[in-house]
Amino acid sequence: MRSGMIAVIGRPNVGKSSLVNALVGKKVSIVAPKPQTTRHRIQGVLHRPEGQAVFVDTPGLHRRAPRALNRYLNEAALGSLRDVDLILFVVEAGRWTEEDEAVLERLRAVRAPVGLVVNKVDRLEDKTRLLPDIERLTALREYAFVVPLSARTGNNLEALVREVFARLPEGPPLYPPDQYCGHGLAFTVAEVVREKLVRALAQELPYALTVETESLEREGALLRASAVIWVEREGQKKIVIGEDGVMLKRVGTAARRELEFLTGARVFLKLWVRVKENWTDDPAALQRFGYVE
Ligand SMILES: Nc1nc2c(ncn2[C@@H]2O[C@H](COP(=O)(O)OP(=O)(O)OP(=O)(O)O)[C@@H](O)[C@H]2O)c(=O)[nH]1
Ligand SMILES: [Mg+2]
Repeated sequence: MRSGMIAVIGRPNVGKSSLVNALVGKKVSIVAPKPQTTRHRIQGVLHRPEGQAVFVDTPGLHRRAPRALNRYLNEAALGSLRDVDLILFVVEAGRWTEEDEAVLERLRAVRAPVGLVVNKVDRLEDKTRLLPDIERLTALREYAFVVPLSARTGNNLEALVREVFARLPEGPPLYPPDQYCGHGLAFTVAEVVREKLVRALAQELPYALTVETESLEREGALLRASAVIWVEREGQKKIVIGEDGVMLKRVGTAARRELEFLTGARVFLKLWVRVKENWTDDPAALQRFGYVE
């Protein structure tokens, strides 16, 4: 048996969470078309006859970090680089930015081997651009391997799985055979609600909110959950609730449906919106909401 931990790192929005979900074959980490969707280190487990690969999804490393929350996100990502067996550096096909450059810089000092994953190849209109692109990328640093793939279509994902298992050490499984993520249901409820909010709300607001699961009861095939959506100002609360509560209702319905799909239970979900002024820059509030290293 082989087993080990693999950190998945890269700038925001390159598809790290999509990749981890595709590898695990289940949704363990939320995905949205906006940067800074992932806010914690999230473990997803791939079980195979040859062993167990534990992928650690991380917040996208970003350069502007004006608030304590941003700094926490970067620290959570960088903390994943210690004590892993392998690092996957995820970039987007045909799109190399200063933020990728900054991630590359952070990878100079790491001990673990680094594999390069060139994601979103499905978006390349001109596939002949891929090879020269990869040549440019590998000129910047040596990689244990390079795998172009698409987390969305699953194209070439197996090539990555082979490269990963080839580099994991021999060892006993880290998780029981039926467990595929490192977190519990309360975390899932909060994250699913946050995903729906990020998707429903305009650009800036998602960064000002966090979701806290308040209660969770399972009665047979029924799951009762309530969660609080915390925002920074009264005005934001109004937007999250929407006119006549329409926005909150839409978010609640989408979250409930997904939770029903994920748990197989019938779900009753109650959502509240509360204000905690300036929480994204308040260390005590961050700690309370689970943003602690
Ligand atoms: N076309 C295409 N889109 C992808 C692919 N992988 C991810 N995406 C999209 O890219 C966007 C960002 O995906 P995420 O998985 O949330 O990206 P991330 O790197 O985890 O982002 P952060 O958590 O914010 O750092 C979403 O809209 C995904 O659907 C892919 O292989 N092809
Ligand atoms: Mg993510």
